[in-house]
Amino acid sequence: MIKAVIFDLDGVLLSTDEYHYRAWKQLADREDIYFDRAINERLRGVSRMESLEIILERATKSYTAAEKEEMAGFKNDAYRQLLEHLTPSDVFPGVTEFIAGLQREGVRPGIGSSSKNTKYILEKVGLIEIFRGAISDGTNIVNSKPDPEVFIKAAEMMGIAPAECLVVEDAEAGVMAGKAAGMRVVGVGPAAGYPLADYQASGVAGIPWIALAV
Ligand code: B16
Ligand code: MG
Repeated sequence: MIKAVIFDLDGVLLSTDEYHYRAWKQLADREDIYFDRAINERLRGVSRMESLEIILERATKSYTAAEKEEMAGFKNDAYRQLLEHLTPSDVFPGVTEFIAGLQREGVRPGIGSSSKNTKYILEKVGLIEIFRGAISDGTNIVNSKPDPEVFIKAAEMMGIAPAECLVVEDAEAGVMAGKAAGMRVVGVGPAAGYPLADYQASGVAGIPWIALAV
């Protein structure tokens, strides 16, 4: 039986990917580096510095470590400005009802996100209390997805064995991380087609209950 469901954040509970795109685009334009939405898709679930390295593949000059730090900071400032406008209505339809259903069944909801902005986002959209004590994110990990660390830490916070956890992910790196953690994984959105995922759903509201029952 599944005792905990660990949700990825961006692309699973809400769509901050558009804001990531706009913020990276501001940086790319400033640096005169080609960047488009197809490249942005490769940043799904990938940490901030690794995302920057992907963007810099199109750069025509090389950058020092200090310059890269500045660029990541510039992007994050732009991203945080966009996040200021988030409200509870940005949470995908059916998410809060799905989580309430889990809690009625005694299943614990947790978070496993690469983002260092996770707690700020959860506060803005009114979900921070539901996940309190079970938020594993970019601030408490050394290795990012596809390494399983973020999900292992979430399970540890809840005191639940990995085999009793179900991960919900929209990114290939996240699906790989969930499987490497020894957990079952539901692929949603772009990850719905990944063969490595145990279950597929268009979004959280469509997760089949069978995924929780085995
Ligand atoms: P930050 P997730 C990931 O969140 C995003 O999908 C990815 O695009 C982003 O680069 C990463 O968080 C780091 O975010 O810059 O806020 O620390 O999908 O793992 O919830
Ligand atoms: Mg994601």
